[in-house]
Amino acid sequence: MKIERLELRLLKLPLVHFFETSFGRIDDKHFILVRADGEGATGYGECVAEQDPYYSSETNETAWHIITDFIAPRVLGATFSHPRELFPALKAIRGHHMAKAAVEMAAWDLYARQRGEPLSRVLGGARPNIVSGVSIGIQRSLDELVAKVERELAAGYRRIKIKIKPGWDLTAVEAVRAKFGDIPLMVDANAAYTLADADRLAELDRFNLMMIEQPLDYDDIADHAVLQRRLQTPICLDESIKTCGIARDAIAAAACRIINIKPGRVGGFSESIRLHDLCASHGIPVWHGGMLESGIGRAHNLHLSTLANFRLPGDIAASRRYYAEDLIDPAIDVQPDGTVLLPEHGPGIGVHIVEDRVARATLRHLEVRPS
Ligand code: OSB
Ligand code: MG
Repeated sequence: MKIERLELRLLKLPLVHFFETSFGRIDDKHFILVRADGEGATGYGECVAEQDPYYSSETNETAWHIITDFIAPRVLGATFSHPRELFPALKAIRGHHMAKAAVEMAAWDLYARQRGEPLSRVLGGARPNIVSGVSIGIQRSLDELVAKVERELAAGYRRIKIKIKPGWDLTAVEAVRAKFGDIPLMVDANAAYTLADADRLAELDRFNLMMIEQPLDYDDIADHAVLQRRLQTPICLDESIKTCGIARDAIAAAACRIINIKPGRVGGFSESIRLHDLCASHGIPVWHGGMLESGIGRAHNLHLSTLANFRLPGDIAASRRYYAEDLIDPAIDVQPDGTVLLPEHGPGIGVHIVEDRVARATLRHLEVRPS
């Protein structure tokens, strides 16, 4: 396969409701959409970098810079026999996994479309649908939180995750358990605590949570290992797992019992598959994380989630939870049983992209061809 042209767009989509985590609140989602053309076909990739370097060190501006100045010259006009060759071809560029993943995932979509196959099959997945959970941000009040949980359970979602931070943790979990009993429930701290909070985090044990996601620092393994020894609740790592090597070290240190996979965090699909396989070989279940993607990135996530070791519900909910009007039509929806079907509108990611919605959401646009 050959990528003859790359197109970058910086888009802005309004969120139906603000999304708040321990690191901040956003009202709109700003992200880069990558389009790759080659040999008569087109592939798309959605970059999961955000406006601010709060979830990870990358931002939309760093990703734009790295893609245009460093990634594009290495992939444009080059011939690859398989998209798994892209990540190694970008080895000279250290880090910047979200920038790399956006281009690499567009290459996978392009490759699948050239072969006329669904992306899931090319990735090695088999399931026709995936089990979906929701991620509920920090709310203005416990009443609002409980109302949201009620609505999502009624929609069929099979696991509830609530965001926590110091001051919005035990009371929030307690309110949800008091109202809904023993539903599949977990929390995500997005690195808001330190080991000094271990006693407080251990109090969560009495709520029988499925897991606590990323309680400690975004770069930490060692303290998580200490904390995991103190807790009955399994720790799931998100932010900390930036490479397969780090995952290997985290598993060896028993710093977590579950891992969340986001392709953008590890540099794309080929590294995600390696991480998935590494976890499987150690008996560590994985689930697919989300970054408030539009329907385009959400479709990529659905396809990857069909791999066998995605054994827990993923953060891949219906488009309408985030966007009144998604970039794809039909939008992604949840079934009453809490599953989401793989989109099947053609090969690759299998969605129909509404070009004029993309054009209306575009803040900046750039076309790159081989020099
Ligand atoms: O930690 O999983 C996270 C959104 C932005 C940044 C980090 C995270 C999240 C989510 C949203 O939890 C999950 C989703 O896309 O539904
Ligand atoms: Mg998380």
